[in-house]
Amino acid sequence: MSQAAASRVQADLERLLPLLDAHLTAAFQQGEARRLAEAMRYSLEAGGKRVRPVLCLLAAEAVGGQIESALPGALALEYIHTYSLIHDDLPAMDDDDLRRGRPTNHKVFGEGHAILAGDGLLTEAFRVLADGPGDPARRLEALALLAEAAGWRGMVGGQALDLEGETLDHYDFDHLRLIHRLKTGALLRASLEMGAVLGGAAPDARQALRATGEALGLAFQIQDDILDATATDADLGKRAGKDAGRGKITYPSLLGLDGARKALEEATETALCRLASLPNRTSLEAWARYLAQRAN
Ligand code: GRG
Repeated sequence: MSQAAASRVQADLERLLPLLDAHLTAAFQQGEARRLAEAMRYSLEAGGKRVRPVLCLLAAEAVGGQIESALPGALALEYIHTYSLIHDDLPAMDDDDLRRGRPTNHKVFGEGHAILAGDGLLTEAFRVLADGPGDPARRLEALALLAEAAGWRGMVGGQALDLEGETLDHYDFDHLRLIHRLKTGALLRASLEMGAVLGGAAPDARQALRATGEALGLAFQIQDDILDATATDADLGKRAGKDAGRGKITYPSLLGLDGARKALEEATETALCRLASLPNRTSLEAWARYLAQRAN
């Protein structure tokens, strides 16, 4: 990554993370169910990279929109993402002890509260987007995109196929791509498209950002597979080598590490090409390069 791109990512983080952090836990400071609120805050404050909300805000800026109008979408995306990680770590799913460098939610709060913390975050995502601020018609459209991407036609469906895949005899590259597209790609694509919608994008700019999100989602997952095969628990803040340990099919297991890195480069180049028509694309270009090289 060039020095200019690295500086741009750094500058975006410095201006956007404080804004996100100030709003993300605000909804959970009051209310009757104190332990549940604590469980939700525990995972929200555990130091996630905030990739999805940042992409949403940058997409809104890329089409000339205001950060404030995309903020409800950005918060909603991080709530959904955090819920998915809490549920993914449960004994009935991946049964993990470590996430974002800390004990997983169910290890600290118990399984019942971890399930409910996920449920609470999932539903809070739709509340925050329904409540505004910003143009109601745009928020309604963003709500529909989020529901599609997070639900059974998207992330939840991908997770189900992934669970079923553990017992399939025949599991080929097309099936792997389908699972990645639904489980990881759908929410990343929605991050960019929701930012476009909330920022008031014209149809062609919205389409360009949707296509960018599609390619970035694939690149993100390939890098996730590469990191799982090459990084340590300490680097990732979660258990590394999980996929290989379970004999799961991944990009490195199918294509080798070099092949996986080439596929990552191609997906990143595709994302950059899709951005080419947008006038304010410098940040998103820098983020596409950064995500391909991220170390955790
Ligand atoms: C349980 C409904 C349900 C869905 C779970 C997304 C998911 C589906 C499971 C997570 C498993 C996983 C490791 C997926 C690969 C890509 C991914 C989502 C990685 C984690 O996202 P990051 O790197 O995490 O953005 P941080 O912690 O930085 O927010």
